[in-house]
Amino acid sequence: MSRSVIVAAAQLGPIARNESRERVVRRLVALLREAHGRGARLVVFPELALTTFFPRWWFADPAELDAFFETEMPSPATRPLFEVAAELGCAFHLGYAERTPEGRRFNTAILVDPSGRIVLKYRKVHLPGHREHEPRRPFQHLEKRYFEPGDLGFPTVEAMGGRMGILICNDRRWPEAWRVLGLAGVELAMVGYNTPQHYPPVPQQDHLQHFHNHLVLQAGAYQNGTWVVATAKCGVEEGCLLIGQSCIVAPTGEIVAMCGTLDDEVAVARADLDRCREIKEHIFNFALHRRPECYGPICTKG
Ligand code: ING
Repeated sequence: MSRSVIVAAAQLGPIARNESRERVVRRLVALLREAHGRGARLVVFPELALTTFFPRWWFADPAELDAFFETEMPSPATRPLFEVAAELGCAFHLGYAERTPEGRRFNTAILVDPSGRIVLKYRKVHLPGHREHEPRRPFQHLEKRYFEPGDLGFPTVEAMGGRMGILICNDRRWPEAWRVLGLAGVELAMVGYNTPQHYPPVPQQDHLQHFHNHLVLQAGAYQNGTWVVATAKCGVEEGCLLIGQSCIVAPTGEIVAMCGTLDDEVAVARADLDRCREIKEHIFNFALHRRPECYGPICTKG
């Protein structure tokens, strides 16, 4: 009997700036129920899935900024999602803005197991964008200002019958992040993202955003022999077009399922975790073929 798990990318359309947590959670619960109804037992929601992508704005007032952060997980607003998931026996990944009791802010994602327990927590390591207000931009990208770099490394956990890992959005563009998960034996990586189509510093690549998104996900999957479930928040969100094309990628690098809209949508596939072996034991057999003694520069400051 193979170690198969039916997985779902539960894509979110736009979340309005003034959309309540309660209303967003109702959308998440509807997506979870649909995914479960289609056989899924692991549902991957996007990065920062509880609010609009607020780093697109400059906030001078920290109190205004804090309104986008969660100080407890679950909270009264998010508990219904945990309860329905546990009732259905469904695991889920959720990205959110975390504010710790000490006041530290992280771009965070968790894996919640079918019993409703948080079994993995990751804080985004690669923060794109800029730190200061740049009013000439059509929109800001202030993740470097609003979040600290993740301080948990790239943890993995045994769950759903396999080794699970998490990356968040920009992390997926960095091969080192994938390889750290690969070295931990990851068999399914969950990746939420909010990716604007327009990248102000390099507008000549705007038409390549979808290609680059799938390029890095497929490479990460293939070069580390892992399944990938990558889920977008997408559509025109507060005037900013975010790309969709949430997808499920096999360890071979093949996209086996993809969303076709820029709205709330579920894409489902069966992930046979044993298929990771054909990559990990042959093409990318790290013990047999990898040459860490030659890779020193990778871990020095560029
Ligand atoms: N968003 C984008 C991402 O890495 C970006 C930022 C867009 C970087 C386009 C480079 C090119 O997908 C987040 N939230 O990281």
